[in-house]
Amino acid sequence: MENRIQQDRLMVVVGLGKTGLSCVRFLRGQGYTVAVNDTRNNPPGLEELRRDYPEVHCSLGGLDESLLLQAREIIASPGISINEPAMLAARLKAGIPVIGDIELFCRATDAPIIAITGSNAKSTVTTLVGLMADNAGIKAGVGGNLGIPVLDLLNPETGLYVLELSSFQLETTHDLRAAAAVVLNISEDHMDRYKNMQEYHRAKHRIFRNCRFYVTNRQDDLTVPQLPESVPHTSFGTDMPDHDSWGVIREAGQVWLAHGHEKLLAANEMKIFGEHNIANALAALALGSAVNLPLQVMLDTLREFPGLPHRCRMVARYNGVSWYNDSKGTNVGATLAALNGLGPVIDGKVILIAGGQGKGQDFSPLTPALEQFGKSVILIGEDAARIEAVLTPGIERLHADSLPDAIRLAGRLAVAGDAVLLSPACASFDMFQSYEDRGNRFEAAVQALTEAA
Ligand code: UMA
Ligand code: ADP
Repeated sequence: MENRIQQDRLMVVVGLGKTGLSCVRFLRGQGYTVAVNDTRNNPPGLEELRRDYPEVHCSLGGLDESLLLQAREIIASPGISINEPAMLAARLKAGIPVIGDIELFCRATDAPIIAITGSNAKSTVTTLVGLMADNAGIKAGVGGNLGIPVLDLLNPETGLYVLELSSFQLETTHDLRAAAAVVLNISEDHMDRYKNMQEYHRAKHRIFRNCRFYVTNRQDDLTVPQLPESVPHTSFGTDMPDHDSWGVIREAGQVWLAHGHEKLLAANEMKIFGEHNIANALAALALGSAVNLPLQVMLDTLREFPGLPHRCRMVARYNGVSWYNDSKGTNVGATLAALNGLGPVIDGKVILIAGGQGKGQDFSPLTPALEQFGKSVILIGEDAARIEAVLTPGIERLHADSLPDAIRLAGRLAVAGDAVLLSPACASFDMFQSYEDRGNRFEAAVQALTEAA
């Protein structure tokens, strides 16, 4: 090992998933000596690594402290905690810098970056801003936590990067220098990785490091950074905007998206619905205008955007009952948004299918919305009992062993005007491969049910 590694150039990539592989590709392209470490015995990127980079040393089946201690820098994937004992030893005792793919990316480009984080709405807002830029004729690189690792986006012709960043990615990002940065909202998530909300909040706020412009959510104080007033900024919210912020004007029963006193677009001209999506649209406008995207193009994009799959999308309507797939509702904040978004626009009540891996969350914020808009809750998965424990006696609760059983049960309970909503408030990994898998199975089973009837 010692013979093969030029220690002064050794970069140790921890994690061999999508991110790890993109880091190896990038670093080898730059001529660095690279070694890889993963706690898994057979990580997803192994075959590709062995095929394309046979020279890269690979240590599997646990964190390899002796390898980490040889690194000039450690590049940690988001899926591995930087607080694992071996990482702590390298980071704190030996003083080896731990960075992530986002930090490498920032070193490699001077193009403006719009950086987007939050507990919910990241993908929706990132996609929207990316589409706005595209429609304005700007070649935009859109990715990050959304799916394409940032280093795979690097292209000298790209005029703007629009990045969705998770708290895990931000933990290892030290100098983002975003042209515009936002924390869209903060509610409990990933409490299995963080000691408490403060630690999660601190990770999210790293997005503002050396930013040139920032956007805050007026209705969520936790999104406001501690930066000098001199850093240019604006805000969004579904309340009345002041002179140069983004908000909502309600007039004669109409809801308008507005900038200052100027009404821009009626909310019902958009295909996405619910108060939370109005907030998302306003956040996208605020970010787009920070990099001078033309307003009319941004508004046209909002009119056309159909929303992303698995985010509170109607997937079937049968006998007056609507079925909604919100499988990406993997935390309480998202499920609350779905209940509060759907509740007021349907004639009947919501039958909620929820449950899975709860990630240590407090489920009690769900109860007021369920009392107001819910008919029944059908519980599935590992943490079903934890959700049941917070439901007040007035809310009917039922248990199902599988998603198809939950769907059959919901089909029997629903009457015309009701909506059946899959919004689990939980991760999917106890029963499914991913939230997409869960959502696809939901759609297939709903389709089968409606065809059989
Ligand atoms: N893992 C190990 N040992 C290791 C490294 C990872 O067991 O040594 C496990 C982790 O527990 C994790 C899984 O492997 O569950 C994947 O981790 P990874 O770092 O290899 O993941 P990548 O394939 O590189 O994907 C990551 C993001 N995944 C995570 O943050 C867990 C993807 O976000 C992101 O799209 C991708 O980089 C490109 O940027 C996914 C995600 O679930 C969608 N993100 C979380 C979320 O949105 O809530 C934060
Ligand atoms: P993220 O990438 O942050 O997970 P998504 O856009 O994929 O965000 O949406 C995730 C979930 O959050 C979906 O269930 C979606 O309906 C819900 N959601 C979207 N916007 C908001 C919002 N502003 N507040 C709360 N939940 C939201």
